[in-house]
This record gives sequence, structure tokens and C-alpha cells, in this order.
Amino acid sequence: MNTAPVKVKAQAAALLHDLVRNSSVVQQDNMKVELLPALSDNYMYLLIDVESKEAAVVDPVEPVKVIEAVRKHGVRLTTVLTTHHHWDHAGGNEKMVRLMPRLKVYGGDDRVDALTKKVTHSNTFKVGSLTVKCLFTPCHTTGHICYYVTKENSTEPPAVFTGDTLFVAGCGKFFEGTAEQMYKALIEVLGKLPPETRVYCGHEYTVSNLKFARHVEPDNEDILKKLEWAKEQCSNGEPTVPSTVADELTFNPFMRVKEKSVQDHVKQTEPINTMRSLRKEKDSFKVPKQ
Ligand SMILES: N[C@@H](CCC(=O)N[C@@H](CS)C(=O)NCC(=O)O)C(=O)O
Ligand SMILES: [Zn+2]
Repeated sequence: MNTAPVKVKAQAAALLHDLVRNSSVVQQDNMKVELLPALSDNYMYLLIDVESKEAAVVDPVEPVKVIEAVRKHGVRLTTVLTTHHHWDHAGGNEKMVRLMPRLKVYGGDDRVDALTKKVTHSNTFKVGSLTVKCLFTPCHTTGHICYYVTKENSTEPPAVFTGDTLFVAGCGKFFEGTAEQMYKALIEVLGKLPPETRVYCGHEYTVSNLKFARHVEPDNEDILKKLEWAKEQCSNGEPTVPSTVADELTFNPFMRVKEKSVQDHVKQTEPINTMRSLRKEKDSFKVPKQ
């Protein structure tokens, strides 16, 4: 029998509550995306073409969970989409192809494990009837690729899988790149996708990102609203993903480097310098509890 005092049990329950992360499905007529939480705060995504029941998986760091989802949906997994070579994204590739031989493994970097198809900007290929377009967004790593998914003649929103380039309300650290490159990625590539595009990112960092966003723009109502919502989602074990390109432009400071309020905060007057200063500030930002 468990004889732990009531208070300890309650604390354990609260802790567990914080740690539990539910999977969820975004269901459209043409494409389905199952969000599969992995490790402590990563996301893997199962992308399903409804018409053909062919599927791809993004960053399958926990392959057994992926296979369970593939069985549950009764789909044919043919493709691995790797955003970048870091172990928390590509570290499951070898096991994934051992469990399911014949998988095509896409990525933009020779350091991606089990890579079979190296891609670069604008390369396109099919997953069933869906079109996947590769967007080269070097900075977090030199070979980072985002995957933009559309269905021809569909009125439904496209999807973009952004790995560690764009997060909800934030962006990846500049481990192997520059502010110029992140500006290009966020403003000139991802920021120009159709506004309704669903954004599926590599980590659940939304609450801490929004606390930094609030520090940058304390009067931005969109940030405050999104933060309240994100806290509620997380306390229920629910994801804050997907976001949209249009929404990111309202609350993500790294996508708002042309805004005077953001430039003023870092005492800059030009977008690329603003990007550099913001990233530097966030690298040492102490996230407040509230
Ligand atoms: N700050 C991260 C720490 C982990 C980290 O450095 N993550 C990498 C991706 S694996 C990153 O680019 N984080 C973006 C950031 O800290 O703004 C967190 O919120 O937990
Ligand atoms: Zn990562």
C-alpha cells in the first residue's frame, strides 16, 4: 500500500500533471497531422495524406511511438522529414529505418543520420497527393530545412514544419549562423508564406517564449492573451501547436524586428541589428515564474 502523506501525493500529482503531454490530431479533409510529444519538450509529427493513406514523419526521435501512431491510423509510412542533425531531432533515424526498412530519409545536412535524400531550397517531392517543398533556413544549424506542405486545388490551410528555426513566439539559437540568416529565414521565407499556414515547430517552448516577448513588448495585448491561453493549455497537458504565420507576426518578437516597439526595446533602428540584439538578450534571459 502507498502510505505517502497526502501533501506529498498532491505534490507528485501536480508534478505529473506538468509532465504529461497529450498527443492530438489536427484533422483537415486533405491532410491530417498527429502531434506526438517526445523527450521532455520535443514534437514529432505524423503527416497523413488522407486520399492515399500515405504518411511521413517529422523528426522521429522516438520511433516506437511513431510506429504505434502509424498502426493506429492504418497508414503507410514512406518518408522521414528531418529538420536538422541535432540528436533530439535526427537521433531516432537509424532505429526508425531498422524498424521500417525502405523509408526515404530527407534532410539538408550530411550529418543527418540514415540520410538517403539530401535536399536544398525549393526541392519538392510528394507524399501521396501532398506536395512537400523544402525551405532552406540555415542559422540554428548550417543545414536546417523547413518543410512546407500543400495540396493542389485545396482551399484548406497549408502546413509548415519549422524544426528549430521558428518556434511559437520565438526562434532557435544561432548555433551555426548569423542574424542575417535568421532574418532571411523568418522574414523573407517563413513570413511570406500564406498567412493561414499552420506552423508546427520542434519544441514546446511557447510559455517561456511569450514571457520573453512580454518583456520586449509589455503593452502588446496579443502577447498577453496568447500567454494566458498557453499557460492554460500546458497546465492541461495540451499542446500550443499549431500556430499560424499570421498569428506569429502579431506576437513573435523575432518576426517583429521591423516594428518600432521591438527596435526601441533593444535600442536599435534596423531590423537585422534588432534580430541580433534580441537573440543575444534572450540567450541570457531569466524566465520569470509568472
Ligand atoms: N531555452 C530552452 C533551452 C534549450 C535550448 O537551448 N533549446 C534550443 C533548441 S534544442 C533552442 O534553440 N532554444 C531556443 C531558445 O532558447 O530561445 C528552453 O526554453 O528550454
Ligand atoms: Zn531541438
